[in-house]
Amino acid sequence: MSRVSTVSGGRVLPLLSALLLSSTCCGFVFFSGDGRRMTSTDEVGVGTIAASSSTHLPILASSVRNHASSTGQHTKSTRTYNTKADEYYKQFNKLPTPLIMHDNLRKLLSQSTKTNDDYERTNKVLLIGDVHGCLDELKSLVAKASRTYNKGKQFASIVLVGDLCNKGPYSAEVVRYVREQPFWYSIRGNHDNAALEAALGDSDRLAKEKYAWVKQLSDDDVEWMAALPYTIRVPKDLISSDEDVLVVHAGLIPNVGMDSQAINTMLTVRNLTLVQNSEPNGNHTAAIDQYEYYNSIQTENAPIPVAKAWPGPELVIFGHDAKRGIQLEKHAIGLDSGCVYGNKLTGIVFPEKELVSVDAAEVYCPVGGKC
Ligand SMILES: [Mn+2]
Repeated sequence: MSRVSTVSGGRVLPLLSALLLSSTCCGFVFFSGDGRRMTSTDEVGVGTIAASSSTHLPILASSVRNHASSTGQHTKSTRTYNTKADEYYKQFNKLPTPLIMHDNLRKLLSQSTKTNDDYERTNKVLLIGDVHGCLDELKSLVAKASRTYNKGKQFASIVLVGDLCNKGPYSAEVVRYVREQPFWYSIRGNHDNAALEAALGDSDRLAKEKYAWVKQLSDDDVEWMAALPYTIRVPKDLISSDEDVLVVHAGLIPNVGMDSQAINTMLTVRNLTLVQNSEPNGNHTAAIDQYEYYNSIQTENAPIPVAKAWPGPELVIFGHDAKRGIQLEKHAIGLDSGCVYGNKLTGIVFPEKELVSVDAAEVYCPVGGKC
C-alpha cells in the first residue's frame, strides 16, 4: 500500500456531504482526521492508533446494527468491495472510524426491530470474553449459561468483549453468527480491527495466511465490523446493579473522559504506569491518580494491571489478557480465559455477576504459535 494518507477537513467534508446526501444505509464511518493512518496491531502495539473522538465527525444514522435477522433475510456472502467502508479505505488508505465510538445497551435494544413475540427472553444479560473463532464453544457457553442461570431461556441481551476472530477455526462464521443473533452486540477488539483492515484491502495483512479467512466475509459482515463501537455501556438499572457496566476490549485510562480515551488504549492496553499522584490542595479535593499506557520500552516505572488501576465508578468488563486469564478486581473483571489456546471460554451473567465457562474442545492455537 503506497497511498499516503492525508486527511484534512477540506478534503473530507465534501466526501461526507456526498455520503450524507446519497446514503440511507450503512451506519458506520468515517475517520480520524488527524492525518495519521489508523492501523491496528495484533498484540500490544503501542501508539499505532492514536486518535480521540474529538477528531471524528460522525454523520450517518446507524442501521447496520439492526441485524439482518430483523428483516428475516439472511446475508448473502457477496463481497463487492464497494461498501462505504471500502470506498473510504480506497480513498484514504486507513480504517473508517465508527459513527458511534461509545454505545449504550439500552439504546441498542430500543433500536432493535425484533420483538419478544419470537421467543421468550428474561431480563438477564450475558457478557462473553474473547471468542477468536471458537464458534462451537461460543454456542456451548450460551447454552450452558442459559441452562444454569436463565431457566433455559434467552437472555435479554448478549454482549461480547471483542476479538471475535483470528487465531481460531471459525472466524468468519463467528462474525456472521454474532451479527445475526437478535439482541447480541459486540464491541471492537484489536483483532477485529486488524481483520477489518485486511478485509478492506491491507496488502500487508492479506499476504499472510492467517488472514485468508477474511475473504469469506460478506459486504454485510464488513459493514457490521466497521460499525463496531469501542465501548458499550450497560446502565445499572437494566441489570439491577449498583453500578453501570462498561464493556471495553482491553481497558481504559482512569480519570480520563470517555471521549479522550485513545483508541489504541481501548484496544490493546494491559498495563498502566502511575505518572502522578496529585496532592490534595487544601480544599479537601481528593487526590487523583494519573496513569499512562505502560510501554515496557519507554517506561521504567512499575507496570500496574489496568484492571487494578481502574477506580470505578463503572464496573469495567474486558478481555484481551489471556496470559493473566480471569481477573477479578473490585471495579474490573477480565474475561479472557484463553479458549483459543485450549483453555476456557468465559462469560459473566448479570445481575448475578456469576462467571460461567466451558472448556475449549482443543488447542486451536498453541501459545506463541503463528496463528
Ligand atoms: Mn485482544
